[in-house]
Amino acid sequence: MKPKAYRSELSPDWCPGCGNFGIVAALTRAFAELGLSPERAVLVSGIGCSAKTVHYLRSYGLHTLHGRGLPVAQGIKLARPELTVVALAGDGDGMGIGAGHFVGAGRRNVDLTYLLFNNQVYGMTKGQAAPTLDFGARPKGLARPNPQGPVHPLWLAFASGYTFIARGFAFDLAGLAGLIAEAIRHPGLAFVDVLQPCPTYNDLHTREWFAERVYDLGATGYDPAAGDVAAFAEKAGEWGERIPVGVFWRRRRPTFGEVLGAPAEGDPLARAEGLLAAHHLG
Ligand SMILES: Cc1ncc(C[n+]2csc(CCOP(=O)(O)OP(=O)(O)O)c2C)c(N)n1
Ligand SMILES: [Mg+2]
Repeated sequence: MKPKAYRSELSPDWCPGCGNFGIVAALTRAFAELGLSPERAVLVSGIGCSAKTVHYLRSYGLHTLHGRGLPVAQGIKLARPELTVVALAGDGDGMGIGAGHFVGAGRRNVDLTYLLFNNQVYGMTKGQAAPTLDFGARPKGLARPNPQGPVHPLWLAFASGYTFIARGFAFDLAGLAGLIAEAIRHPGLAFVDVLQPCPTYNDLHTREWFAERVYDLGATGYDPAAGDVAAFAEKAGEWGERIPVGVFWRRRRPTFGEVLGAPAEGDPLARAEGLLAAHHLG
């Protein structure tokens, strides 16, 4: 299937220039590269501009509650391990209200992919500071400079136990599609922090601002599978004049499904138990 064939018949209502367009293009390209059938893929989102993505692909999709995509995504994967599950969230959705779920999911290592749509603002609710916005930054929706410091998604993913940690840029189509495909192939919980412009509310971190700074970590000889914690921390923390994108961390440990044992096929009780387990462990 060609990437365009994964698109639904709905037209996105995002602002012109939104990074979400790049992410959808990369996602469909990754699905095509993997030869995924739409009926074997499930996208799960919370609430935000980013969350609408699930409507624009022909796969199954669940548009859930603010910050609650991950528990639902984990339940689906545990109940139906044969499906490819991709959870996605805005930076407010994932790092603010959903931060507890983000941490809890890392401990479990359910085999799914989690994409963070990181535009540093609450796009849908008119540009308030998201948890990833730098201290003192003042994009145009703010009445004064950001009085809070940022949470660091890559470091938080590492501290929580994510077994695949990457960062991409929404308009580096080939690079991001490759990262998403790698994340989906990874057996375990894979996190991709996707840097994206919000052309309506973030006038600081524009498409050009990112394009001038991002560089390919893989081309520097960095090895994400080396297990070098100090090198990971340093590279993941690089931000400003130069911003690395690529895979930062990769390791293998048993997935939650492997630890629990797969539910018997077709057994409704086992499926329900999978859903309940993820719900209560949130
Ligand atoms: C429980 C709850 N609290 C608050 C809101 C209001 N709300 C809707 S979207 C949003 C933030 C969206 O920002 P982000 O997650 O960064 O997504 P973006 O729109 O930038 O893609 C908020 C606070 C809500 N819908 N539900
Ligand atoms: Mg946002």
